[in-house]
Amino acid sequence: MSDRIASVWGPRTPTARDGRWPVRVDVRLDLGLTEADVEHWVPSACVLCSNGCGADIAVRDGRMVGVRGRATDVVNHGRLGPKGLHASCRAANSDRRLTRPLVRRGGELVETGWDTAMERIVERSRYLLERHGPSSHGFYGSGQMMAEEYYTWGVIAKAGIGTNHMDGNTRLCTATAAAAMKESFGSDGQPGSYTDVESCDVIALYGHNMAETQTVLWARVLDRLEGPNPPTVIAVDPRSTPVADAARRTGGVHLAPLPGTNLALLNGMVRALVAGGYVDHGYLDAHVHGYDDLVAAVEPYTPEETARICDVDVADVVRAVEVIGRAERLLSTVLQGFYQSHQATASSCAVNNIHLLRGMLGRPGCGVLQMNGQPTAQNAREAGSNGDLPGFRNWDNPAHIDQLAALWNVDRDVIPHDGPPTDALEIFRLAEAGDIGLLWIAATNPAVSLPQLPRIREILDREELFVVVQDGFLTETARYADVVLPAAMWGEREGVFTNVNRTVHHAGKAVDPPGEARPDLDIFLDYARRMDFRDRDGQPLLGWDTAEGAFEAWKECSRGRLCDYSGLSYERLSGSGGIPWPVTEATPDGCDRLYADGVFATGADVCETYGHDLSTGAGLSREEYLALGLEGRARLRGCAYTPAAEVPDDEHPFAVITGRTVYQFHTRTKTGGSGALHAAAPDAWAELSVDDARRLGVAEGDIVRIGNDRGSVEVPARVGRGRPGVVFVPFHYGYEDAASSGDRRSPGTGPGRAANELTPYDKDPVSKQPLLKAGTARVTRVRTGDGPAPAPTTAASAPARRGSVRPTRGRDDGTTWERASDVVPRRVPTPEHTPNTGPGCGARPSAAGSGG
Ligand SMILES: Nc1nc2c(c(=O)[nH]1)N[C@H]1C(S)=C(S)[C@@H](COP(=O)(O)OP(=O)(O)OC[C@H]3O[C@@H](n4cnc5c(=O)[nH]c(N)nc54)[C@H](O)[C@@H]3O)O[C@H]1N2
Ligand SMILES: Nc1nc2c(c(=O)[nH]1)N[C@H]1C(S)=C(S)[C@@H](COP(=O)(O)OP(=O)(O)OC[C@H]3O[C@@H](n4cnc5c(=O)[nH]c(N)nc54)[C@H](O)[C@@H]3O)O[C@H]1N2
Ligand code: SF4
Ligand SMILES: [Mo]
Repeated sequence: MSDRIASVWGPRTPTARDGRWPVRVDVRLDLGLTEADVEHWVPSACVLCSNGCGADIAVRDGRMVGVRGRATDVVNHGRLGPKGLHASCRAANSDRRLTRPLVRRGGELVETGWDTAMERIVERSRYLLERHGPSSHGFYGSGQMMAEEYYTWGVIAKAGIGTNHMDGNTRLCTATAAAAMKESFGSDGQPGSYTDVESCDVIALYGHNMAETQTVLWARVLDRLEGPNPPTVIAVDPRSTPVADAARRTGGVHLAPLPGTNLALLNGMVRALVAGGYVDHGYLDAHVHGYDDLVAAVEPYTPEETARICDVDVADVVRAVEVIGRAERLLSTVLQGFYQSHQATASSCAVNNIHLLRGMLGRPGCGVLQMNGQPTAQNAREAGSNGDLPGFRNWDNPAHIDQLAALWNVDRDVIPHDGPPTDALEIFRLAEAGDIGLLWIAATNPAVSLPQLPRIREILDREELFVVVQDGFLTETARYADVVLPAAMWGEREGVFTNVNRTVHHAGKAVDPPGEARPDLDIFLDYARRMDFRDRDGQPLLGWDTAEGAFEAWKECSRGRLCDYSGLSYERLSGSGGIPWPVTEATPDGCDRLYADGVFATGADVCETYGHDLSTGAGLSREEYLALGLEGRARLRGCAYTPAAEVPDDEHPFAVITGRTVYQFHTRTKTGGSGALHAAAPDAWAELSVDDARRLGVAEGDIVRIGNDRGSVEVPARVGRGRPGVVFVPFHYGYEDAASSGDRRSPGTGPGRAANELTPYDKDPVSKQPLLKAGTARVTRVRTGDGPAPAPTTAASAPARRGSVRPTRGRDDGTTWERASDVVPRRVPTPEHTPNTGPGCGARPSAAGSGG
């Protein structure tokens, strides 16, 4: 038995360089049960982050009673982290789930039947379509549904309604990952692989607190750090995270730049790599475009100038560059500290620049992981229910629109392609302006997760705006809805999804959804039937009525594109150890990494975008793109650093950054119902550096007010380990606990606790990702608190003074144990990734040709 709240990453299973990561099977069953009590196990994968760990669901008496990591899975080799173990079954078993549709009657949300709820939506849809056309409709989705659902919803919006106003919360999450890969490599699609963890000798994490946000991947890294020939770690984060601790421990470097200065730092690193002679000119000449322009762009960023802008030590910059320059095999990861910060796309491309300059892509240990966050964000981007077209197609390429029109058998003009799909902040702005009259929100909680919440609440509250919310819980957002549709959640329906490194899993149905709740797919199909969407021949637009049927349709749409699923099937996927796309006749077992041959997806007929000016966001025309003469070469992308829109000043002296803790997932509907997770991180806090706390007279646990012109929060202070001038606020805590019976606050009646009361309504010019780690504020002490802040002590939010706060420990809400790791491997072979990285695993015409 083991406490996986206290021991976040579990016991070590050391791995040597180029060794195989051992199996360790993590299990959690409800209190009092053993594996002998389990009636059957349903193969699935965890949906509590982008890692997508293979997991089997324990079922007994029609209930989900536990979860076990799948030993044969290539992603996790049997492991699960605290969220996977403790939260997986919580939503299904919660007594706060929505079980019937709700409609607004006399100002109140009241229960009703499906017919009434759906007809209300259809009536409003028809009315708006007649009077105002397709652009009256906005669809705002998620990175947490299934591939089948995204594809179906995308076809409805794009070919049924014909609106360009469709996006997902993936815009808040991984829009920059996609944008950076498009700008550098021509298309979305992760070049690297998790197996690079085993082979690398340097691992650099940029704005990525992997230890808390992909705990199983971090366990994989920790196992390398504990084995022979450990890699050196570089951490770039203003906070002292466990990743930063590992950097110090391995003789690497922790760079803690001022928030918003990532690009200056990266430009400085690129300049020093060039100056130090660390460039692989052979690789550049053969496979890469734009060297001279990049060298010119980074010229101003001497180590001294870089250190000045970022407020870091010159010696640390120099040392980080030496470590990266001397690496034989470099693995880099990038996440929200870059994606949600100033100059997001340019900074993330700069990490790609380092790999291209060093020729470190497409071979073992040499990968860049432009990370995802949500479990199924990848599918939203691939299947096109966000601001992308299905199959990584380019909205600006008429041939790609024709392919979709042929596939769906509709007139090409039905599919909106006058401009890029509308981004989330713009969709809400159009709703604010009255241009969008129906906003359908599925599997996301924007009343907590979008920036500038006072403004978001006003938009959702508008009389003229008809809001549909499709969720498992009565969230902060659902309280503003005109119609609430109760959705099935994980384990209550089947579907396919894909993790960060392209690995595809089938998630099975273990139990029935509660009450009248329905799978998202069924809701979309029902709407399409009632709206009577037809194709060119008068046949129903959607030719499927099951999840497997939707998957088959999506497979056809992906055929011939980089994200080719055509060689997959439910049968092959179910219970498998995960298969990474592209999966075709040529690569039936998938591909461990892309671009081994150095041919990138930049061909004008293949690419997902013609590219943008990284500083202004202005798009290139096809002619301008063709004039670059890329012909399959990757692009080095230079861009000058400019100071952020808001920088600390006398009135607002603190940079505000926001993010996560290991024990909660987003707005907590999935984790809040777990007693163990809730107890570990029950309420919001703010982290101040020791120096700032002293200056403000703030002691541990004192209530502080953090405010700016947009809003304020009042929360207890953790005197933490971050850098001066920065205050960190977790974004998990809205004004109520939808999934547990905890405390409820009303918006606008007092100071809030949600980080997004403070964040600006601002976005990156290229990816249009909101700058959720930006903005400034003042911090004032309000009063003495009731004890230490409710911040966990096990990771980045640990107090500066170790031992000053009672350590975070598990609470007995079920058993958690690791099955003895030395027993399992004898029975189960260590999973092996497909070694395939040859032809068909990249952007050659055979794999990424005309498509459609
Ligand atoms: N436990 C847990 N795990 C999760 C999730 C969760 O909610 N809880 N959510 C999942 C999702 S959807 C996502 S997107 C990922 C996110 O995973 P991460 O990106 O790792 O998580 P964050 O805490 O949002 O941000 C990471 C770090 O960015 C740093 N940062 C802030 N501003 C800057 C800056 O200007 N520059 C630099 N270099 N760093 C900065 C913060 O200090 C923080 O430590 O996590 C996934 N996993
Ligand atoms: N300040 C700040 N803000 C942030 C971030 C940050 O770091 N700082 N991070 C951003 C990021 S990266 C992300 S990903 C977002 C996340 O923000 P949200 O998407 O708003 O957060 P969740 O709590 O995951 O909301 C998902 C909702 O979907 C419901 N749900 C879960 N599964 C299903 C399903 O299968 N079907 C249906 N219909 N509903 C389901 C859940 O009950 C929940 O209400 O927040 C963003 N906002
Ligand atoms: S690392 Fe992510 S996918 Fe794996 S168990 Fe933890 S939350 Fe689930
Ligand atoms: Mo995310």
